[in-house]
Amino acid sequence: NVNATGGCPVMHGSNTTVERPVTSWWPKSLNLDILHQHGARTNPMDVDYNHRDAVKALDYEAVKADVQALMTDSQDWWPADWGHYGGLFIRLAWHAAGSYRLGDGRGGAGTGNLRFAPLNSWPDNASLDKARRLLWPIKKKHGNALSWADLIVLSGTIAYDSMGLNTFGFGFGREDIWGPEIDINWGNDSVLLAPTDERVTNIEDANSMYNPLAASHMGLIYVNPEGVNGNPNPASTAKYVRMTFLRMAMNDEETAALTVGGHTVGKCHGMEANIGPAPEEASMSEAGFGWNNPNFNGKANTAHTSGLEGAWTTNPTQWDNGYLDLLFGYEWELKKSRAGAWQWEPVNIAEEHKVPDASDPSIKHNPIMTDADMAMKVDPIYREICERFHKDPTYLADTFSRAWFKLTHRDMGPKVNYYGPDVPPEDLIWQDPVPAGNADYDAAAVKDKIANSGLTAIEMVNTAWDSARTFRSSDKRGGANGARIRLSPQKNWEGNEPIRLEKVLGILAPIALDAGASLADVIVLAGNVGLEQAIKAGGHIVEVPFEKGRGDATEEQTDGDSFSDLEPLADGFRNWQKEIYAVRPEELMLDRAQLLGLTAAEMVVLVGGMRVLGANYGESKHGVFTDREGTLSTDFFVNLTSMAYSWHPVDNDGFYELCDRKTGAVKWTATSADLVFGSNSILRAYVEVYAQDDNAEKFVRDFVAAWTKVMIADRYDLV
Ligand code: HEB
Repeated sequence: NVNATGGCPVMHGSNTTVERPVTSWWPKSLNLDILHQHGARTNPMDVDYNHRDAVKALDYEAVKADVQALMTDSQDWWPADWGHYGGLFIRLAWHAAGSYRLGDGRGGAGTGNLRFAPLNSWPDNASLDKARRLLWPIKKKHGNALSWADLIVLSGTIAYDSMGLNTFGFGFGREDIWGPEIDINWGNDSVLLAPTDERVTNIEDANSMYNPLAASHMGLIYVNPEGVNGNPNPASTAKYVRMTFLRMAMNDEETAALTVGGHTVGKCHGMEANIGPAPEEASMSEAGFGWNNPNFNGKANTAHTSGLEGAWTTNPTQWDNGYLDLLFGYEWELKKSRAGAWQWEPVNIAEEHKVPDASDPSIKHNPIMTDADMAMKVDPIYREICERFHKDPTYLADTFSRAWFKLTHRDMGPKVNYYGPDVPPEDLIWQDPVPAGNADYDAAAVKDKIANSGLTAIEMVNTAWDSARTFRSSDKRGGANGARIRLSPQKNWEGNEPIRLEKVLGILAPIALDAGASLADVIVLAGNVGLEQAIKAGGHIVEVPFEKGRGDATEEQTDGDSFSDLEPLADGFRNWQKEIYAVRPEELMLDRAQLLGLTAAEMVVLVGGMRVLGANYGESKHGVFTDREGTLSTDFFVNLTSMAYSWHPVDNDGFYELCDRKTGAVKWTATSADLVFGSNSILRAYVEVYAQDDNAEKFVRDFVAAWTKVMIADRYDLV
């Protein structure tokens, strides 16, 4: 009898749905899962699959021809407006790219994340499920080498080409993920589309939005098209447009160009209808689609997306100057769309400026503007730029196509990551260009010089770490390559301990010059020298791997503004935070580890090792659980797990004392970024591995491997 206890033989829910994960009873515990997303176990490709190699073999021209042909190949199940899918694919690419935020480099078009929650079900992404499904036959045909991420961006770019814009270029090479990203904080709002007040401290001040958020509502890519909190007022909307675009590294000129150029084609879609739920909660028979529209009658003009209704220009399938002609040529008044959404419509429009219906060209409609479009006319700065665009369409086209390229390639990292025939030769400042470095020098001789330079091991280790720790796997920026740590603004960042930094660089720079090596290489090499000394002190002989060939970027190659976002405000690896933040130091450490691309075990081995090396900021002694500081040993782990000590909070600021249980004497001090390794059950499990008697040698090996991983994280030129 399978049902001997009388209960239902089948367990209900929880473990197979996300309703209540097993750990949800303790919502404050650290979520280490963010370090373990997108691993080998989620990726269906063969273990030896190399996406770069696959991309190189892709038949680029065939892919482009297929996408081009699709533009006008209208399908009955989702017919194209005016017989051209361009507007839809541009919006698809823009919404894929537009989730990028400069603050932490997360979001963006680089991963194909639009296929998964939450993005696939955000209200702002309505109908993009249809756009992706239209692309599926092309994805199916070209297979692994053509990632969804590439195809999505390509479709928008080719849409512009096919509508008459000379686009700036395109790079293939984005690699898909296979499930939702869980590291991205999209906001703590109570519900989707909650009032903007939930994410700002002052609704009048757009800049008061919590960082790194870059959208005015949970579930939107940027701003509310009807106005701030749905109240039309272009001047207020302008402030939110400016802030949200700035947070993705777009200046006023780029922002205006993108808005004008974006809405030069395509239309808004609205109908009174009882729209069904988003894809993640739609019924199974929807086949992965969401937003079922019961009023959709198979004609394009009955499709529903945003609820606004209408096109911006008279010829919405052509790249032309129609948007600014109409915006400046007419007065605009507030109206409600058929679906009840606020939009602006022209007063007394001439018949020839009206827009043909998307399905029936014999019917003509008013063009429309969203509140964000009106911001281009009402805000004095945007207006001035747009007037120049209006007079000079070539200037608009050039500014737009460059901004579009930046928008859609912003998170791909250095240019070596781009593939295909249309990669623009020009170096662009936002690509953080680094000149090719010399690899033709004697590294062993350089190491000898460094070793005899009088620098201490920890000066070298800390400098190498600080130069590399800016790397973020999110948008593939930062890292040791380029030696930007010697330039402004980095050399003055508090976390880089400018006085020590200047001293160390002053000694390493002549050594680099002498050898013909880049300073970037020599900084990393010096880290290795320091590390090898600490390893030797522990009785092990291990050579730390080194890859030559980094280059030194110049001041001109460095976009100072967009580099300030790379400044570490906390670094758990060096037990430091700039200020006391609302977020606990251990959470900030986890965030940094995720950006560095580390696993939990790698984070543990690095922190434990760096503590006993004495790598703390300002030589603080918190967490230095050893009597032989400077030796790479397992002492941090051994003492953290030892019952010889009891732990006591000193005050409520996250500081602790570790006391000898017998004498009560204070043996060590610690921060929460130390003790979390002994208190959190998962971290403790990893700590035990390195505290064990049998793993002292493994610890050294693993430390060196994790260290090396960080040092070469940005070396896309190596693979
Ligand atoms: Fe946009 C559409 C809003 C920006 C592109 N837009 C649209 C819509 C809306 C909006 C509401 C409608 C949707 C439907 O379908 O219904 N946008 C908006 C806003 C903003 C924007 C608010 C901020 C300012 N856009 C933009 C940009 C771009 C765009 C930047 C690019 C570049 N859009 C677009 C397009 C479209 C739209 C193309 C059309 C789609 C179709 O046609 O389908």
